Amino acid sequence: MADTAIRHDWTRAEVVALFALPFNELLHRAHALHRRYHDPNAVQVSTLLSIKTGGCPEDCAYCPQAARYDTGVQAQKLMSVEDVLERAQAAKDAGASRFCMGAAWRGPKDRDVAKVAAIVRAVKSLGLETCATLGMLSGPQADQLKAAGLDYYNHNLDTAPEFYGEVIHTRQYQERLDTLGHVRAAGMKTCCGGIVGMGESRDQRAGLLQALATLPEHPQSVPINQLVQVEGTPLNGTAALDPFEFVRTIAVARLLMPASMVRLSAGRQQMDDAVQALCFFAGANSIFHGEKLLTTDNPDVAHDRALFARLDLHPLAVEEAGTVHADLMQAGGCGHGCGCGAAA
Ligand code: SAM
Ligand code: DTB
Ligand code: SF4
Repeated sequence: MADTAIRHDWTRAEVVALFALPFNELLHRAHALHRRYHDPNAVQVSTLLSIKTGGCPEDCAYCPQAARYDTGVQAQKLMSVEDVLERAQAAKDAGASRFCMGAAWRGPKDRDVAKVAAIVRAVKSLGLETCATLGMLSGPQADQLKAAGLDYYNHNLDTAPEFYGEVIHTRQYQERLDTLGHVRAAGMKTCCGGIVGMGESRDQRAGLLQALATLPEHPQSVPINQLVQVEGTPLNGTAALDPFEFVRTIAVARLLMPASMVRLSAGRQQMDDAVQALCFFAGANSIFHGEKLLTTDNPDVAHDRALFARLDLHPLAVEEAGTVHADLMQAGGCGHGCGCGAAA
């Protein structure tokens, strides 16, 4: 029987031991725990929009938006409220419940925060849940975004503390922890995860998950990204991670943070459907839906719709918004009494 308690005191050795379990044993334990906290057939769906693209001063070795790498990403300034609203309305019309906005900043200037706050207010007025990822925030900036109606803030730890310095040199791990502290203190929910497949060891993958699971609060959303390799970035050409190791990472995240939404995040376009199915079994219960992530490709809408139907998955309705992702719905009822209309 899996231990069902929510813990914040995981040791690195315990996390490494979970990774080392026989694959079937690990998946069995993760799935059993997943079912205690979540509907195993429901997947939360978010829509992502890059509201300010490229030209970033940071040096994150994975990122196509860093100005210093020649990746072909065209820098674009912050979108207007009207343009974002149009995209948010289209997402809502397609049935979206959460709208996530990303900006390629080290951190916003105060005048940027005022502009994003206006965007958040407008998106929120459509009845959508809001999420933003803008880089580092001060306490007052977090308060301002919360006051504008921002529900979630995405800020990733990205990797284990001891591998971090090989990937990013322009900001410290502690600064990430500080931003997360400001977000929590402002009363927003945190979306915080990382990237695997950057050449880190299994021990370092365990270190990332341990760092996430020992935060003062488990992040409500935990995005697990598989590195999307982009030409021109220093990490392009990194040896690909064994897909089963990716599945293990999802399973261990589920075991460490049982109540959180674990998001099978970037990298789905490069992943077999069968591997995605294993991830959903192992405890992933959230995805980004739509043809683009921020600058790279995501599976197309028809492909995801077919995948949901083949796996009998249905999009999770958000209680407050009461909407589900229409793109992913099938005619008829799913039989779960959730009113989602997905295939039975
Ligand atoms: N600039 C802000 C920041 O870094 O916090 C917000 C946007 S940034 C693009 C958000 C997250 O996207 C990063 O923390 C990283 O985890 C993820 N990301 C960026 N490029 C990626 C890639 N090539 N593959 C996988 N994940 C990536
Ligand atoms: C997260 O953890 N993954 C998303 C979201 N948070 C903002 C971003 C993935 C970006 C992948 C590379 C790109 O499309 O530029
Ligand atoms: Fe800039 Fe964020 Fe990309 Fe780092 S991950 S280079 S901070 S946009």
